[in-house]
Amino acid sequence: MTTSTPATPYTDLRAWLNNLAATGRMAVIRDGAALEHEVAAIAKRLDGRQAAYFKQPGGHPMPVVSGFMSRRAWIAEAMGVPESGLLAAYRRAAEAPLPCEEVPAGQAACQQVVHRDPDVRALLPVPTHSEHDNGPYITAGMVIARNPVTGVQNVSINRIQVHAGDRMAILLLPRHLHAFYKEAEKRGQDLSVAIVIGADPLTLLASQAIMPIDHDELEIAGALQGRPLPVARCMTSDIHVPADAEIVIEGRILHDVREAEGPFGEFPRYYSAREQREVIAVDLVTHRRDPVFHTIVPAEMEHLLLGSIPREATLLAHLQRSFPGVSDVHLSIGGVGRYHLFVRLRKTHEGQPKNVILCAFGAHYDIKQVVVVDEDVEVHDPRQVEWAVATRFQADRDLVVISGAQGSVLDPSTTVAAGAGADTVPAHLQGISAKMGLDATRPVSYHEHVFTKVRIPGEEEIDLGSWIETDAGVDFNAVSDR
Ligand SMILES: Cc1cc2nc3c(=O)[nH]c(=O)nc-3n(C[C@H](O)[C@H](O)[C@H](O)COP(=O)(O)O)c2cc1C
Ligand SMILES: [Mn+2]
Repeated sequence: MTTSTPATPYTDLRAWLNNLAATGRMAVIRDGAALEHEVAAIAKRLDGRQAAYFKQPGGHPMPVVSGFMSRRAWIAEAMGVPESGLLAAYRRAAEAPLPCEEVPAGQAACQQVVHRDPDVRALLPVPTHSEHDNGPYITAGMVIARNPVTGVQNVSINRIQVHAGDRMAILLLPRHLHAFYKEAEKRGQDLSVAIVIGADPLTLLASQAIMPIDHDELEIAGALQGRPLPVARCMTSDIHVPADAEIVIEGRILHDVREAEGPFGEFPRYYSAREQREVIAVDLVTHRRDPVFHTIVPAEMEHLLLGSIPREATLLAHLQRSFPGVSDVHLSIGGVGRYHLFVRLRKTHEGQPKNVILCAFGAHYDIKQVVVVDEDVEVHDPRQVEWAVATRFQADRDLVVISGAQGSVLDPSTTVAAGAGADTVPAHLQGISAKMGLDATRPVSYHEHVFTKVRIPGEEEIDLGSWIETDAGVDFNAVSDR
């Protein structure tokens, strides 16, 4: 496993996959793994250790790759920065987007092969992931659309159920793509979309940026890559897609049409219910010669990190605007990379952590629990955070509870989801959630030694190699006989 950090970001999926393969981080899976459950099961078992490459999954001629973004250190390496600089580098890119550069017609790799009138189910090796999933799902599809009002593009990843050769259903949570679709539907129009599968690592990461509407996330991809992202114009719409993507599905989200979608195993490790959802009609598929299909195993590290790192960068910037003493944040993996936020603060005033807690709840509705710790606690280590709660927190004094706020509709403990079936509850009543904040900081001033963390002088500096005798054996019988 490599620990060196390249100075330049990876701009290309295949170069990144080659890098993983060359450093023992890519497991090549022998033929025979079925698309139904087996591909996901193998990729899940390798999660966070090795990416998985299936040459002919289910006998399909198109290979599948999964898990190439499944460690924080790998993502930093793809960005060309040290892990400690990950959030700052992401934030710099999000604040300085680079306009894309259109490649001349006919030159985009993603359009080397064109399928008119395609059968998606036959053409693409789409896996079925979890036990109760309603069939095959595209889980790593970046959906690109234009705002019907302003024409500005948007990028998000949305789960897509493939239930016929030319028909798919999509989950649109209430963000930008949903807003575009509602506007198109109001006008009696379909919304053109492009679904990009097999994007490079940094474009995938850019798709998860938390930006105001009318900021094209492809421009953040360019900033992350350090060059304008080369894009190609779609063949059936004016949408621009990353020119080097492996596969592009062109289609339309149909106005006034809903079809059953789900159940589907989601990131909180529970299923979302079968409901009537928006429908995509497929018009055309283009791909590279010999394309690679990317699948993300739901709720595993690739899924959690892709969402959590851009969120952390945004949350850190948001908190630092009001609290310069905030030095780091982490969305814990146990909190599914979305719900539990740890904040490191150099506290200057009593009460300040409670202000930080309130500020964090305002930053994203998914956040359900905030723990604020002091500077001597590493927020990326859940054991240290628990230690701070165990030794610096008193529930009657340091706990903030807010009831009846907006939370995540995918959290099954929210009041509505736990009661009636989700499909019988109107969307605006779903996901009502309590918020909990824990101030696990010590007092600003305290009597000497009361809150001083125990350390042994010199422990960090000891060079164990120089102290341990490598060749010396010990006979403990001989020792005890003496
Ligand atoms: C693997 C993965 C799957 C996702 N699936 C969905 C989904 O099905 N529906 C959805 O609305 N958001 C989904 N998201 C979250 C959105 O892609 C993400 O919030 C995005 O930043 C939204 O973009 P927007 O702010 O431009 O609307 C998913 C994210 C990831 C990483
Ligand atoms: Mn957006």
